[in-house]
Amino acid sequence: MVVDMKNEESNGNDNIISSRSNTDKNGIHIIVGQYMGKGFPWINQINLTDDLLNVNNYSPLPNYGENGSPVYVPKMDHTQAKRLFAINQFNIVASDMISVNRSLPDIRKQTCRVKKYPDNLPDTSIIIVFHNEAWSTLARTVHSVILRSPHRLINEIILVDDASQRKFLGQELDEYMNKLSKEIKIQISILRSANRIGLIRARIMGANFAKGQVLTFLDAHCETTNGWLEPLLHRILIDGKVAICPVIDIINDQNFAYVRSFEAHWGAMNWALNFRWFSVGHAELKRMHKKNFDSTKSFRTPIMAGGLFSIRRDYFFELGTYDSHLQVWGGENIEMSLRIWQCGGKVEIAPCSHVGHVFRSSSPYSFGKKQVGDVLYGNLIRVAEVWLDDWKNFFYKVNPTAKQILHHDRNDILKDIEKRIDLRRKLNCHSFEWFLENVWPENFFPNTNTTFGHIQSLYSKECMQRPSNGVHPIGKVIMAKCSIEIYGPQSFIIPLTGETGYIKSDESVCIDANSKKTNASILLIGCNQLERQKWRYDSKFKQIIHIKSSLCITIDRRKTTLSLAKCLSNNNKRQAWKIISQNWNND
Ligand code: UD2
Ligand code: MN
Repeated sequence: MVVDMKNEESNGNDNIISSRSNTDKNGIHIIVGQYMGKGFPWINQINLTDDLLNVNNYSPLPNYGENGSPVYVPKMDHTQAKRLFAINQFNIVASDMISVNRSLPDIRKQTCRVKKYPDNLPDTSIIIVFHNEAWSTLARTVHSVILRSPHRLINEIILVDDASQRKFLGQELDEYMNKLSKEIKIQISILRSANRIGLIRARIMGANFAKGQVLTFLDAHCETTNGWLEPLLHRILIDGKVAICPVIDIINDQNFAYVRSFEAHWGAMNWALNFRWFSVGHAELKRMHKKNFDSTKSFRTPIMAGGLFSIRRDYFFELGTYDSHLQVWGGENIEMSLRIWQCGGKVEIAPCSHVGHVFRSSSPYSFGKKQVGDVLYGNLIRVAEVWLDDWKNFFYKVNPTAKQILHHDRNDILKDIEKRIDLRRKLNCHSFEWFLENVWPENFFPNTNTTFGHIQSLYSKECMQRPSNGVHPIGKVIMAKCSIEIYGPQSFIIPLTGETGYIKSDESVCIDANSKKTNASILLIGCNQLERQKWRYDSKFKQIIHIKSSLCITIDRRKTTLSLAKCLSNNNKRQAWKIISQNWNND
């Protein structure tokens, strides 16, 4: 069935411009607490002709990519593969060599494989939104669902075309899906938006049309694995107020190998409200292990990645679907996660459900008339305004660009924001503080029980700063000229004077020292709740004392290097630090 829908707004202007997504292509990080992501959006213009863009070269070769194995493009096709990469920001030549019906390994752990589910699981509509998706990845998403889900649980499959311009996504797709639908006896609908509405409104469009008891959203370049659906629907059967995500595995963007990712990761966000993966928090691990631990049970996640999840249809609507003023891409996952948590629901990950996704290091499509950064910040500003309470001021202070963007485009960005604020009131939701304390106690946001500010050396007059080697703010703490204004890289969450605790910064990094070494360096590494990351600021000599070793942070004579040294009781300036506390929560 094909439905055509007209939509009110258009973003027009759809050249192929590449912009970055905040999701790292490697997906999941190995280092505890380390984040993924590559800084902020970039733009790079590419030139591709219509005949390259509109041709569907899907021509699978026997055995290629089977069982999730990588595909190596023959040498003679390398140039073409390189050239076409920018169309989708993945290797389309490799994808086109793999059958849309390829097999995948069963990567579930044993306890998941033998798990039995009740007969009365709710059924689901599968909703896949896309804009200019490649044929082979889109078709493989649909086929993987058909191949590896019990058909009685699939009410229908809904494809929402967000104004794609590719020829093969038109009539050819209609015909293909019609035929497939008849063969498998599952309704497949293609809803088409005449104008570019962005992924958020495209999903709302799909949800409005859906009839299943549950809505299951997938990106258009996914592959589901054995038994992926039952754990999601089972969790929803037990608790109707849960949005449940699969573990997102990695489909390599170069060779389409299926790579299992770590199950023990959850989602959260940094100070700029960008999504990040971190190790599951200690409090949640403790909760899970408290009563008879069941490794098949879902665990909580503060924020969901956004693209892949199931939710009861009635609950989705009761909660106010999505903020329909969010544009193109981004922020909707943060908005929805905060809304669900703060308004009495839960967001979880089912470790027995694995779905692969092609993580890309940049987005292949245009963000419309506005700059990418403006679109993203515009979306995040709405999230902050509705859900962050006092922390919205913190958001503006550590992201001055957001404040500028709001200043220039206030009316547009904050359009109808009262409606979302009203919704929050009607749903009688908890505060953001409640979210931080109860859902994400390991967070690294400022609060009233800690000091937020810069740390200045009384010897050099410079301030501690996060290293900026690449995108990961880990390494030795560096010293730099103190910023007068709040400046993210120099900002730390510090225990109150006299109290013991962690000195945290953005991206979940903590000040750390390995006191087993002599003259141990002062480092910033992923917060890990180990003793070596515990400190106390002592007011007498203004020393920062390492709890484990009773040594003090000391700056060298050349005023560049920090290390641990014996605490001196003579007011030694090289061990003296001033905590310049800053107001983070006022206007
Ligand atoms: C992640 C999510 C994605 C979404 C996004 C934030 C995963 C695996 N992916 O980024 O679902 O939550 O964060 O917004 O969690 N699309 C449209 N219209 C548009 C733009 C995109 O229909 O204007 C489609 C696109 O074809 C794709 C889906 O939306 O099927 C998600 O876009 P993406 O793959 O570029 O997002 P991703 O995975 O980088
Ligand atoms: Mn995606």
